[in-house]
Amino acid sequence: MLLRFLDEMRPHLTDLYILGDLFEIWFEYSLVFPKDYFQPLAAFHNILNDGKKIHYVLGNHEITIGNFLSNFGFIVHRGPTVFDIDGRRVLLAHGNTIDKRLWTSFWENLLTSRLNHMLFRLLHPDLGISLAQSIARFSRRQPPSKRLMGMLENYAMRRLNDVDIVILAHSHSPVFKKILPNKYYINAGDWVTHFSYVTIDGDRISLKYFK
Ligand SMILES: [Mn+2]
Repeated sequence: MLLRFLDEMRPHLTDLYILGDLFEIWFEYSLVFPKDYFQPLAAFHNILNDGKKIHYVLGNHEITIGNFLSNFGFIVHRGPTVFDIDGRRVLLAHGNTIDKRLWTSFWENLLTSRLNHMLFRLLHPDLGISLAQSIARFSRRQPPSKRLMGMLENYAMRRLNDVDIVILAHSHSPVFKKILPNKYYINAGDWVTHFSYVTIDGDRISLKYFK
């Protein structure tokens, strides 16, 4: 569906923003990457070849980042970033740094530890990738968390003092809230069950669902 979506959007878009957790897991080896990632990367390559920009705001499934993604042509942002989009100040973030639940903080610490990265790198990629993917699959089967949605919304409300639009992800739950005539909190949802995305086209700001 993502391939079909990118293909259909390609003639219409100017800049594309990815809000993290694009791949089930991104662990950068020095020489290899998973076969499954080839087709989506090829679709993004076509968009880059059209001369369009793709911004990639990292999430918590991007475990280690080398130079592959930026050499590929993505503009990589390591944390929440404010963009000027059609004259509006738009804050884009994945949302994992706002997630203060105990369980996710535990995983966050485990997955950002340099020692663990070193040990993980010793595994054969076939083994390492399938291990990482089964953990990721487990985490995405968790039901949507109201508590997380609350944390994300509170953060957005605070940030709306200095920006016009806050767009987050991470909770897998699409949200579209017009707070004031020119202030929005949006959660882009996910591409696991909702296939949702956000468009900003001049004055039209929308949360849409790909069928
Ligand atoms: Mn996430």
